[in-house]
Amino acid sequence: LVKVTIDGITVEVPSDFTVIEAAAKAGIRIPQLCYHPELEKVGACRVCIVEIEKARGLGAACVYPVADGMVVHTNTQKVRETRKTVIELLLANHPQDCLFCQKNNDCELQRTAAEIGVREVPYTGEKRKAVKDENNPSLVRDPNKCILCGRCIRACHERQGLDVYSFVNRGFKTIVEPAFGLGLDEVYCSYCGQCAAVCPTAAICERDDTEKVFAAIADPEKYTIVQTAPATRVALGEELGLPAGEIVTGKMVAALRRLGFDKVFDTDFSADLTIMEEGSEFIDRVLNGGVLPMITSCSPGWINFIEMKYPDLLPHLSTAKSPQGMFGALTKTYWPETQGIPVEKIFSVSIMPCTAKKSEIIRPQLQSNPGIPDVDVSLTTRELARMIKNAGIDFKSLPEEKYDSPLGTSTGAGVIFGATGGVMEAAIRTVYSILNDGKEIPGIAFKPVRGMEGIKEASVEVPIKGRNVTVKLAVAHTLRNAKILMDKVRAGEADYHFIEVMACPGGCIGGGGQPQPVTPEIRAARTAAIYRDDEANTLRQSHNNPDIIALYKNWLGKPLGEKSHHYLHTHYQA
Ligand code: HC1
Repeated sequence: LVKVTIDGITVEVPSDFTVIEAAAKAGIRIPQLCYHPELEKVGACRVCIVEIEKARGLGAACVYPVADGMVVHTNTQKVRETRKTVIELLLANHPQDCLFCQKNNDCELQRTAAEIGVREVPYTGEKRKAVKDENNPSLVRDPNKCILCGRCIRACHERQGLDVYSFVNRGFKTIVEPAFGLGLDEVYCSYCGQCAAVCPTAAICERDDTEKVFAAIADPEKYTIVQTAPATRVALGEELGLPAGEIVTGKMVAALRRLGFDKVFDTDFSADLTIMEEGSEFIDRVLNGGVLPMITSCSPGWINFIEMKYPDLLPHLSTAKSPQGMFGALTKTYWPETQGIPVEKIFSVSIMPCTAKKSEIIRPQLQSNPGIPDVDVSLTTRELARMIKNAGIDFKSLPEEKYDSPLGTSTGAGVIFGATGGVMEAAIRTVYSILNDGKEIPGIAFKPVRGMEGIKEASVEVPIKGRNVTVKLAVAHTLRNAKILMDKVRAGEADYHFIEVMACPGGCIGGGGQPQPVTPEIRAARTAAIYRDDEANTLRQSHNNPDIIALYKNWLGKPLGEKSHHYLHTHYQA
């Protein structure tokens, strides 16, 4: 430990801290733009400059290492004036269209400019004129709003190992873009949205599809159905004035009704359905010599990634559609059929913590009726929050309402899909019971697959063909960690039976479409809420969901049966 004095406050911090981290410990927030606590520190933007006694010039606090006895001043006249100049220069090359910008009131540049007290931009001159990249279903890149902080480059590299972006050109012509100026649809982009999740401005945002949904709701010819993903309920509140980790399921349902949806259903229901299909598929592969390890297939960023980077491993993927996909199929088959509604009238919307879900819904192989998408629009949690604000709904004062029935009933196994390890845990709860003549796994919870470790390994004893077999499991979150596991599988060095992969850090709770910012503390609060929600549920195993049992009895038949095969399973393409 070393002692550092910042603005008169002395703190003891580890010797590998930088000044910005020491200041945080002293309760002093230094303005910052390129700095992100979870990414490599680069000192690019210089907004965090401070005065350090006995040092030459000003230092960027995010990269300046602490030293014993160091004395730092974060708020001198010189520091304030320099910071202001830095922001004024950034704004001089910025569109300044804040009033109409998607990130208005949610932009770190705007906030920092306000905090620092910028009142005018004294510099005029040429501005960057770059073409917007909008040719993909998930993300919109506007390089004109880029402040060259490089967070997207680092997030894509450090979290996902994909390296979609880099700095190109020099000086005023510097820009962040994919190689050769290609669009995101032309490079190895998974559409996970982790770049958007860390972008301080609107340089990278989710495609805003809210107007399409408002229009469908307003159309009397449309019958609108909405499904809400597991991880949305523990994060939506953050955008609407509630703390991270508050479970807002009931208020979210109420808000969706007030927005005008005809039916408000739950993706957790189809997460339970996924477990029935995927769990049965796993048992079938184990008993009948199918391809192992079997790998989960619900995270669309992961599916995009494996199709691009490991096409030879596609036979390992479960053929089960994601819960979004299964739900979409039900909204365009079971629901219109049983309700007597023409399928053309149904407008199916999903609320997802994910930008890649927007790319999933346009996969032609997910259409139950040729030419008709099963899900018409997939919105992120952030877009739903925008719709709620736009409609003038006072979210905090909404009552807690229940989902519509029967596609709104779910178990704790469905909700834990939202956290890394959750799909595996939910599957184990059911696989164990099926192979044990209905005896439930002791304690229900299967905790070895929980937690933020990048790759988790676990095993569970289950009876297979009359003898106890150790089933080996692995769980990875982020594509960088998935890559490590896939290299092992490809090399024949992975003796797992079952692998779960989620593209985003922490699983869907840390999805690219979730409210910003996302810190380790916020991720932890959302994850804790997911497990609280599971424990509060009287039903915690997918196979015990009464509406799933009824759906099989009355319509689907049996898991892996003909109808399931047709509507609930899919294929992949390299
Ligand atoms: Fe997810 Fe899933 S858990 S992929 O993380 O399997 O997005 O929340 O909806 O489909 O259920 C996301 C979350 C989500 C699917 C489910």
